[in-house]
Amino acid sequence: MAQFEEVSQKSKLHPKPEGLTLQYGTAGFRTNAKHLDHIMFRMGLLATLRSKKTKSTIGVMVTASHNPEEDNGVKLIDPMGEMVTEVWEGYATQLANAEQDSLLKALKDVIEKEDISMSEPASVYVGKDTRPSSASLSQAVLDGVSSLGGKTHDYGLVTTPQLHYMVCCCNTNGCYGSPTVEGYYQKLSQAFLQLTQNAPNRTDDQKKLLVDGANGIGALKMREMEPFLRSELQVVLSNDGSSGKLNHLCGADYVKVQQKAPQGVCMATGERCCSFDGDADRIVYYYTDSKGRFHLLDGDKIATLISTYLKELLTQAGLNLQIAVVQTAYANGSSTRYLEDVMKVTVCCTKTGVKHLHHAAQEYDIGVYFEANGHGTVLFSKAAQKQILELVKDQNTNDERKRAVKILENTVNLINQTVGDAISDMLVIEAVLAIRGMSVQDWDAIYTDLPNRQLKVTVSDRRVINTTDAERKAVTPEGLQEAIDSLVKKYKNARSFVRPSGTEDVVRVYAEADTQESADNLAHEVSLAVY
Ligand code: 16G
Ligand code: ZN
Repeated sequence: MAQFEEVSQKSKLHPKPEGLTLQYGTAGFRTNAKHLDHIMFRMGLLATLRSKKTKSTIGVMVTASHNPEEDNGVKLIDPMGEMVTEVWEGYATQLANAEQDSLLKALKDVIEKEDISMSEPASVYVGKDTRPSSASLSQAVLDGVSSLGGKTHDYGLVTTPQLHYMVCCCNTNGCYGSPTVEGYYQKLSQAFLQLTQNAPNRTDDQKKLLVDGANGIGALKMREMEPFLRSELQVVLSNDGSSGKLNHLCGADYVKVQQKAPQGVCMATGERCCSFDGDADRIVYYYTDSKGRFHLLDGDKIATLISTYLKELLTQAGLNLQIAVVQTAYANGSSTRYLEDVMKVTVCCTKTGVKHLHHAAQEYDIGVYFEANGHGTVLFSKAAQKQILELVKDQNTNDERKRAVKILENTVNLINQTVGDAISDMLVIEAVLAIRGMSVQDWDAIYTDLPNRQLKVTVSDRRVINTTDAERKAVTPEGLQEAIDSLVKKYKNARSFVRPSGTEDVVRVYAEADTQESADNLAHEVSLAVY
């Protein structure tokens, strides 16, 4: 068929190494960059089909987030800026693994199954992170799209959440904002500047924030955005990519996993710091106290801060909207207890992976979701946004309600609802701290984390472990859960679970207890039970 002639020709320039199989996992495709050229071309093809099917613009982001610099990866973005559906993840895997001579057949299979009309136009937005391999790999995506006659817009270097934002802006005809990097800076900075007007008289020290850019795209974009913030936030940027290696001894993942400050950040006692990850969709905060102890404020602390703030505003505004916090099994038990018992907020737990949290958060008027690793955002239902907007316009509200609802409106505008966004989350946190007059220490003191430990165990086949109850209980192999239960009983305030990793060939073990020693021992004992 003439229609596929170009695909056939161009695919030869992006040949698949025979026998190589890869899977579209929770974070898309991700592996050493040298194995990915054919994957990128094929994801260009798939995005074009997805665009024809949905009659919308689709995004393709070339990044491997917090992985080492040698790796790369690719993720597809659906019309509203969400992750692509599970069925299409399956197509992605099929297309990726078709040997060279059966690529067209695999492509036609998708077209048939989805009943795609090939005469529909297609539009694909492409973005990439700062890895050395990203330039040629994103070119392979563009080749894939154009070989099927799709239109492309190459955004070049952008953060993952910026590309999600562009896709959403485009498909909502500008209602979400203007689909340019400048439009993104303008939308967020205007909301941020309005919010900080509620916190006059802040000192320069209060406005100062140390940012670890992980030597990645987030650093670059933070520099671009700084002038828009008109010194209301005074960013001291480290690991800006000028000399260090991406994610090496720095970045949100390093800080969260190692529970220590990144290299390259010169932090004084008590100073507020944060780290982005390699594609700037995750953020964690931290500081060191006068005894030199490191304090991490992870996704759980962020969710608590933001949900407490939103709940207070809803009360002040007199709005009856249901707010819920979505967590995973990794959420620290103290955070769950605080939210449920003290804040009286609904908490729900889902499986690990952003799409599960995002999906669950959509069930509420306001769904705050964060993974402990710092990936998260807030979703406002259409009805909730409408109520907020109507109240903003209502002439009959008193001053306190008016102020609260105006703050809510600006908060909605500051949040990137399409996906977790380090820059947007950072600005929300900074605004909340400013408005509530809180220091990072005050924030940290809201509750005390239970000591915890995570371990990895390598087993011959991690798939023998199956879990239920949002990964908190093992159903197979037989006897494992009973063994964990009896180990947990030995410790105070203890909890532990195991789950097969979705991104590495390991089983992950999590344990928490009243002391670090107990958490360490419990994690160790549970990991022995896994063998
Ligand atoms: C992926 C997920 C992340 C999750 C992590 C768990 C997305 C975009 N990313 O990176 O949310 O925390 O996997 O990895 O969904 P694991 O299964 O190896 O523990
Ligand atoms: Zn990331």
